[in-house]
This record gives sequence, C-alpha cells and structure tokens, in this order.
Amino acid sequence: MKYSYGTAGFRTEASLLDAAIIGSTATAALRSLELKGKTTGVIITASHNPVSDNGVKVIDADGGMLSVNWEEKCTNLANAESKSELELLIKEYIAPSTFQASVVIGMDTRPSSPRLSELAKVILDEMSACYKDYGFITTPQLHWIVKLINENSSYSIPSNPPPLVLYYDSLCNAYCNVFSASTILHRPILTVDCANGVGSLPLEELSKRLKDYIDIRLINNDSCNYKYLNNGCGADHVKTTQSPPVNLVDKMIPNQLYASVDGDADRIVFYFTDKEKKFHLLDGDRISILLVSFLKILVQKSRLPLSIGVIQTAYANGSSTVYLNDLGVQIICTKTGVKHLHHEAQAFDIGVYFEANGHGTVLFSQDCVKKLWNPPTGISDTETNAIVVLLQLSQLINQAIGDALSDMLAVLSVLGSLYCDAKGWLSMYNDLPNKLVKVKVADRSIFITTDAERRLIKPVGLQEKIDDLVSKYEKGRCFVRASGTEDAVRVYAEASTKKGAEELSAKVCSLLK
Ligand code: G16
Repeated sequence: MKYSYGTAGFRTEASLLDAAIIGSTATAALRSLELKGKTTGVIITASHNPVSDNGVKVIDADGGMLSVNWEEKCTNLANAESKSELELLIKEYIAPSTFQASVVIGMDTRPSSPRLSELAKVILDEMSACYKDYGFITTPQLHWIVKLINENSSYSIPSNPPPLVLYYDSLCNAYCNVFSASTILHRPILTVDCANGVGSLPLEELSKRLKDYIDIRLINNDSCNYKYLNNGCGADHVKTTQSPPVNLVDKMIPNQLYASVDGDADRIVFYFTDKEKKFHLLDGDRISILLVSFLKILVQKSRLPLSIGVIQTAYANGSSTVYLNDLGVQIICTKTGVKHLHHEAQAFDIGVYFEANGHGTVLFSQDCVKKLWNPPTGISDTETNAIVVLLQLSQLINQAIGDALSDMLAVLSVLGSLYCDAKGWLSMYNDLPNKLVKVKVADRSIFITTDAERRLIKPVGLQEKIDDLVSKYEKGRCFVRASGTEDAVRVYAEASTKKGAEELSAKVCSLLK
C-alpha cells in the first residue's frame, strides 16, 4: 500500500489504514515539537465515505489543515517500510528539542475508529508526547479546540484541556447575540438529517440549548448503528443525487427548510420542496451567496473600509459566479480541498469560502476583528448596530475550518435578519442544470489537471475531446478530476438545459472508458 496525503489526509479501506495512522500521529507530534510544544490534532474520520472506509487527518496548530510542507513528510512517514526506517525519518525531521509534543485526538463513530485511535495513542506514548483523547467528536470541533488551546495560555495538555462545553457556549451565546442585535422575529423550524454520524450528538445538544430560538428536529441521528452511516443520507448523498435522504422521501412539508450534514459534520446543504413537490437544493454556492450578500450590506452600513472576497472551486455553478460578479465582490477560483480555499480567503478582511458540496466558512482577519472591537467614535446607531452584528458573526462562524453546525446557525440568523424564507433564498438566481458523477477507472493517478482543476493536461488529447463535446452545448462546461478521497474520477457537467447537462456528462464519461 502506497499512501499519499490527499484532499483531506489519508482515506482508504479501514483495515489498510494502520501505517497511515502511525505516520499521521508521528507527524502531529513532530509538528508540535517544531512549534515548541504548541498543540496539534489527529482526527480519525472518513467523513462522507462508506462505513467500511476510515481516514486520518492532521490538524495544524492554528486549527487549520496541516501545513503543506509537512504533507510530504507525513506521506513518507506513512510509507516507511519498517520501524527502523520510521525512526530514521523521525530523527531526520526533528532537531533535538527540550519541548514535549502536545496532541489532541478524536474520532467519528465508525466501528474501526476506536482501534485506530488506540493505535494513535500507542505512537504518542512511544514518542513521549502528552495528549488528550476527546473520543467521539466532529472534525470541526477538534479543529476549534486546537485553535482555542494555542490562542489561550490558560489551557494546556494534559493538565488543563478545554472542555467541549466551551464550544457549545461560544456558538449558542453568539447565536443569541446575533438574534437580539438583528431583530429576528420568528423561531425557525429546521429538520436536520444527521447522516447517522457523529454530528448527531452535538446537534442534539444544540437543539436542547437553543430550543427557545430554533425548533431543530433531528432525523437519521442513530450514531450507534453504524450500518446506517451515510447510507442513503447525509450532505454528500443529497448534493450528488439532488434528492431527499432516507426517512424524508415523500415526507417533506412544502416550503419548510431542511438540512443534511455529512458523516463528520463539516459540510451542510439545505433544501425544500415547493407546493408542486419539486425538490430544490440550497447548496454551498447558495450558502456562500446568502452570507456574502448579508455581509456586504453590513459592511456598507458600518462604513468601515473592509474588503470582501469569495472563494469558489470549479464545481461552483456558473450562475452563482455570475451573481457574485454582479454583486461586485472579488471572486477567486481554487483547486478542490478546504486547504486551498482557506488559504485564499485569508487575503481578505472578510473571506467567504464554500465548496458547492457545502464545505466552507467565513474568515474574519485579525485586522478586521480589531476594527470591529474598536469602532470610530461618534458613529450613528445604524453603523454601531452593523458593527455589533459583524462582530457576533465572527464569533458564531468557526474560524478554524468549515463547520456544519456553525454554518447552520449562521444561515438561520441571516435568513431571519433578511426576513427571507427558503423560496426567497432560492429566487436569488437560477442554477444552470448540472450533473456530477463518479467514474471508476483503473488508475485515477493518470488524470493530471491545471487551471484550478478546470482542464486536463494528462491523459494527453483527452481535454481536446472534452472541449469538442462542450462546444456543442449552450452554456456548456465540463471538467474531469481525480478524487482525493475516493478511488474514482469525478465528472462535472453543466449546460443550459437538464437534458444537455446529462447528455454532456454521459458523453464525457464514455470518453473515460
Ligand atoms: C473532503 C475535503 C473537501 C472536498 C471533499 C471531496 O471533504 O475536505 O474539501 O471537497 O473531500 O474531495 P474529493 O473530490 O477530492 O474526493 P470531506 O467532507 O469528505 O472531509
């Protein structure tokens, strides 16, 4: 087995993952030593993948994804063929240090997760690292914890780890503050499909804590029965099939809002049916546009000189990009993978990044937060109120990584503030019909892309054939890229009609065979 650090770390069939766990855990400890004992994280999850898979990802000390220059070292550690080779690499990657490594670990609810987590602890013991095991936890919660520990000197591992309750306090306080500052009138109803994953636990907690503000109803929240995990449910299923999850088929109440999170609760998509029972998806592009529209209004009202940028990937629907252009915000297109989007978003005072699959967040730069905390004197009530809401949103929205739970609350607060319902949200623009499919190929590594994954360089000649097909469809667009989390190639096609998008997709898929 040759591992390679992909879109979200290592991900494969769970029984093949041991060496990847060893390499990733060693990386987390080494990275912590390099940063003089700052805390890093190891999260064991395969998110949207089937239950037989598992995965592991290292969380860097800022709470974000592992620094890119450590990905190669992590891959080498995972691919070490013997204990002595591993030890040699460890010596090569770290200078002698008087610090002790500090690592937090956590896992999703897959049956293979506890054993892999135990294996990670064996490595941490061997490397004399101190650690705290948070057990079942969502990926964004662990990212949030890492960021908190390193930003707040009162916490330390293992003597004073922050309790998870702080995450709920922070989210709920910020939501209630946005609620009060924004004159939100009604108590929204939201039914959430939890993918039968680890997100069920915190969603239960939030529904209890926020019951006076939101009526959160949970379905597919059986996190104990792992055979149901991501099975016909969850954000990935809803986004790719553009249809409701199990237990909602033919049961959706027209014009009521629904949401699905994925297996580790780092993505969310919303949806509803109209009176004619037509299903409408409100995906990551739409979340991004809703949030950026509101943020733009607030920034204008605040009269503060704050730049806003939106980061998308090639999967963003063409209509969403046109809408953003008309809105007058700067748009950047990056490769798939949160690490790429997150990096670009950091260039703005307010950087909004979402993948169409529902993965994303809004970053407020340190400089921006400083301006919000210290507004100019003598400003109007309108300006003050806009600044207060911006500040509360910066606390509500997870600043470490995309988080389905904080995104869910942000969307509800923005809808409430704009007196907007699901129909109004959908009416902001019309999606171009599109189709996303997975194709099994013998070797996905031969598909090499360029231009933010919008064009293929290899296999030679294939892109020209795709271009030729695309030119036959009005508003046609299509790209092919190898997945970084599954053994498959993804084909995305869009055109001015549903028939056109489906035909284009089918024709490009047959080229791959
Ligand atoms: C991970 C990444 C996302 C990416 C998704 C699919 O999500 O964090 O950035 O969009 O995989 O990636 P790919 O198309 O390369 O398989 P998750 O939610 O599965 O962790």
